[in-house]
Amino acid sequence: MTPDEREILLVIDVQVDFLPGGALAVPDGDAVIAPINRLLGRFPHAVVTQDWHPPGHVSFATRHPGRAPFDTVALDYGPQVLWPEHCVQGSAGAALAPGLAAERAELVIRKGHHRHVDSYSAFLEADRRTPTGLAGYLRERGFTRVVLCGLATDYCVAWSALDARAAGFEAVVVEDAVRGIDRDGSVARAWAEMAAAGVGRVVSGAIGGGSG
Ligand code: VGL
Ligand code: ZN
Repeated sequence: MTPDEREILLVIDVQVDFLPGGALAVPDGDAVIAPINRLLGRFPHAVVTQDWHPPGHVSFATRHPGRAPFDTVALDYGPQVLWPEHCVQGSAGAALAPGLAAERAELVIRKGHHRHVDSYSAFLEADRRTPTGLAGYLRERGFTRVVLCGLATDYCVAWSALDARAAGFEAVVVEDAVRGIDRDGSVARAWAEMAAAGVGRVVSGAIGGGSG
């Protein structure tokens, strides 16, 4: 498998708050940085996403009196898991991980910026109606295949991969360049849903080309 002009690396939410010690730390989350940096050296094209919430975002447990992080509440658009406050716009925790070699990324897409709607997916917000604009950007540039890596496997990576398929792109997840939050079997469930939707799975060592 060699990166070519029709495929683009999609680096999901590799941000300080999702690393060990962060506000919503993904176990072993910092382990994705080295393989992702190798991928960034090999792919001619890359897009990076940032979870980017305003203060008081609807996904924050602090917005729901009597509720705790990881509870699920019913919002007008459906069930919403509540999280510790994380990735607040402009905060140190919202920054890309130091050491992530993202300077060649051609687009940084920020999501979850509507106060009343979450967005795990890089394509479509949690109301399942509001696009982020990424599908149009990729289509306009002629990309047909996205290769996904980053955090977290069971939330933003899986939702992005599923929505990439739904938008008509081929999608492949680099399994050693993702880590999950993994509550109640959510990582296994995410892999099963992705497989059922035709999302491929690859190891980073099988991706050739470039200078790496
Ligand atoms: C994410 C939970 C809340 C993620 C973002 O990047 O997977 N998870 N916000
Ligand atoms: Zn978030």
